[in-house]
Amino acid sequence: MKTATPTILTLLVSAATSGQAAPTCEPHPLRMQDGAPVTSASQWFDQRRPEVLELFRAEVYGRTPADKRARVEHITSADALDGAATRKQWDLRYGADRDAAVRVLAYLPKTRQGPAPVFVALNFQGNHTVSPDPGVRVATCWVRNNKALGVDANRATEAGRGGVAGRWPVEQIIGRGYGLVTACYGDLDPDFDDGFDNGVHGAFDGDGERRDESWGAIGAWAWGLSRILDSLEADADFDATRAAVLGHSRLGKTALWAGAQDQRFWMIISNNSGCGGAAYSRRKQGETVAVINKNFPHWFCKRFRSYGGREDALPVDQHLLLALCAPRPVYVASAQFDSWADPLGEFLSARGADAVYRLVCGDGLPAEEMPALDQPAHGRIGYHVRTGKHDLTPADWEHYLDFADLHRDTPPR
Ligand code: GTR
Repeated sequence: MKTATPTILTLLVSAATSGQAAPTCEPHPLRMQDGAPVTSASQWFDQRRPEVLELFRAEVYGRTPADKRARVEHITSADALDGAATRKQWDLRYGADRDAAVRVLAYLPKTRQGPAPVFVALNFQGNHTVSPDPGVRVATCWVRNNKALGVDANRATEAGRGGVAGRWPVEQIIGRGYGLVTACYGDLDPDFDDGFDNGVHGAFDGDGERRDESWGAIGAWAWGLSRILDSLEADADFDATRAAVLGHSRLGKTALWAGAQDQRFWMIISNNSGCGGAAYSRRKQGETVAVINKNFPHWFCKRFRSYGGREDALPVDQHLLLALCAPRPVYVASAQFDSWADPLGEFLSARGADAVYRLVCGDGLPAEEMPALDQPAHGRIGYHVRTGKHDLTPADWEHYLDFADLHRDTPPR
């Protein structure tokens, strides 16, 4: 286990964690809403956990419709990356529309003993941007306009191939014995406020009125991660009991919500996820609940908007989202200059989940104070703050791979 060295940020953290005016992690993770204390693992799993999960559904992310599945089609498999990897691609069709599908890309280490453990992560710009590999299909879904990647009118082109490969160090991942499974989030729900007509919402929500608890885009993206996991369970090349869900930024929020709801995920990794992800909302630093709902009204459920400026009234906060992952390994990563995502607030949530982890598995976050830059703290909860800006880098991946190795033999779920 790695422990962290105290830093200059220590003062800041102590102020935030001990001073009277500074927030402690409320609501108390081990107290039921009616005030009753939670004193055993079984009480956490049978009573408090369901209560917290329900509150996140009703107040923050909205409710995911039950029993909606996707069908696997068009599986292809080939050697790639100079023979170092097997590349698999398949479609996950959902709803009635023939065009509605998630196009999945996977790289597996070519030499492997048995099914490969994997990282499952959505990407922003299309699978073809993840690697220069010419065999990857160019995305056909909505993607954000981006000159450098040759995207105009939200349509991807060949020009984007490998354009975001810096975020996806495939050789590094397969070199450590893991696979990478990815799909573009636009295949699930285009990321703009369209009145919930397109993507998974268009396929499943019908014409009914949107209620306060209807799911938003984060819910739809998280649903897709679970459907990808279904398809891994059906393919013997993958060890679906060792599937780590990972996401950056808004997709880091998504990875946490996917891991909280779907306990099949082995490990949950949030990279620079900020407000509505790992950051503790009651701190009101960087992006706040009011600001995120104004700028991205389609991400959360309608009721979450009512907490803008009234964070103290929230019956949950983001440390409880991390606690929903227990006892599975959960990782929160921040970046030095990512003040919009509030690195200290992300650390405080990881600390705030510690009590639940200690109760249910006797292990938690081995850092009382915010670790020094690039000095990860790895227990059943992991945390690091990386030098640099808001991004997903090979340095982040190196820590995730170490964390995955550390927990390789931690019993799944
Ligand atoms: C920002 C947003 C953040 C974060 C980020 C991203 O504009 O305010 O919550 O999600 O985008 O996803 O890149």
